Amino acid sequence: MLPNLFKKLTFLLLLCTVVALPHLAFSQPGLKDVYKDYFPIGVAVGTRNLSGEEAALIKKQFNSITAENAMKMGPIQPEEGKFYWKDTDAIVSFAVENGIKIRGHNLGWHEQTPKWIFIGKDGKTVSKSVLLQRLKDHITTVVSRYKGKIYAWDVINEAIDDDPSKSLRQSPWYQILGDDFLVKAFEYAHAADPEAQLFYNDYNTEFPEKRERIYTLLKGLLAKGVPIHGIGLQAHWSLQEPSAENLRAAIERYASLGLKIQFTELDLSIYPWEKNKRARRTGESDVFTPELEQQQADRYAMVFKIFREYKDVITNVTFWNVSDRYSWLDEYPVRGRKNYPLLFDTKLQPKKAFWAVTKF
Ligand code: HAH
Repeated sequence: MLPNLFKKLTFLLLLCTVVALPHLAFSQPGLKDVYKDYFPIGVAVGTRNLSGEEAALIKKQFNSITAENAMKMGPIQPEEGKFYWKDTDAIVSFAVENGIKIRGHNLGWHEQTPKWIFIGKDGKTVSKSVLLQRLKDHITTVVSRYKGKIYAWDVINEAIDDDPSKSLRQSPWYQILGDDFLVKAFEYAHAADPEAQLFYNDYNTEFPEKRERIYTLLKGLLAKGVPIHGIGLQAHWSLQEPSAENLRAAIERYASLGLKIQFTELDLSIYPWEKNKRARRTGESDVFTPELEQQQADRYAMVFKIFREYKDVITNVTFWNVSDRYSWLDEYPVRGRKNYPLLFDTKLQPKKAFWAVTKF
């Protein structure tokens, strides 16, 4: 009797294990699998993310990758003609080995630009022709190295001014090159890799006022024959913004130019948007309450529902960082204030927001 019962129990236990395990651990599909008929799902990384449990998470969940910082001009060409490839090569190899697409970010920006680039041999501000040559050398070298591996480039990042009465940002790039900053950057990138899809990338792209300035800029560049194939909407959003209405209007407005749309830097801050850096106020709380987690899940559900509706024009949705263990928003705009903007928590476990975007 006893051995028989023991046998039966052992059998039952075995059966349960065989049935349950795959469901628990293996068959839960990743984001990339849930969205395979929609668009690739990407993530921004540094080399620190490419080993251990974070690497495993990336391989399971994502099929597109962006270097958070490594490919920017400052880190990659800190001195004229001296390129630092170690980190970018590691990220590109990781992606290629794992069948993950790669977005390049970025070739021209007013931040994380090396100091030398604007200074001539005489110590003075460079001439237009010298700066154009430097821009060309940089873009040609970087794009050629990863030709055929990087399928899309953010050629120019954030060139529109924050001041609604202005168009292009009054950066040294613009002061020295004028409109040619954009025109030439896209032309150089296109010449270096004619197959690569070239994007203009910016933030606050859903606010109607900024949206119209971006629309006008891109329309003008397209009319001149500049090789632009898409717009990157960064999507650094919050629990308050954007509204569903503004998000839809933005997608439709940019798509009407015949451009592909990629959401390139998605995160949903638990704090309202602030443009300027500031110190942390005493007593300022950074607790991720159950209410905030629910509100965030609801907003993630809303924006992904809209993304799915527009799958014909949306060709990538990329999260800016892997999990709440580290986000650039822990430092910006308030240094040391913890944020919780992503789909995985500090232990890399799926949050409510993860289920909100995968169950539909
Ligand atoms: C983005 N800027 C950049 O595109 C990305 O390269 C960087 O790693 C993080 C965010 C967003 C931004 C900012 O940095 C400052 C003011 C407004 C928006």
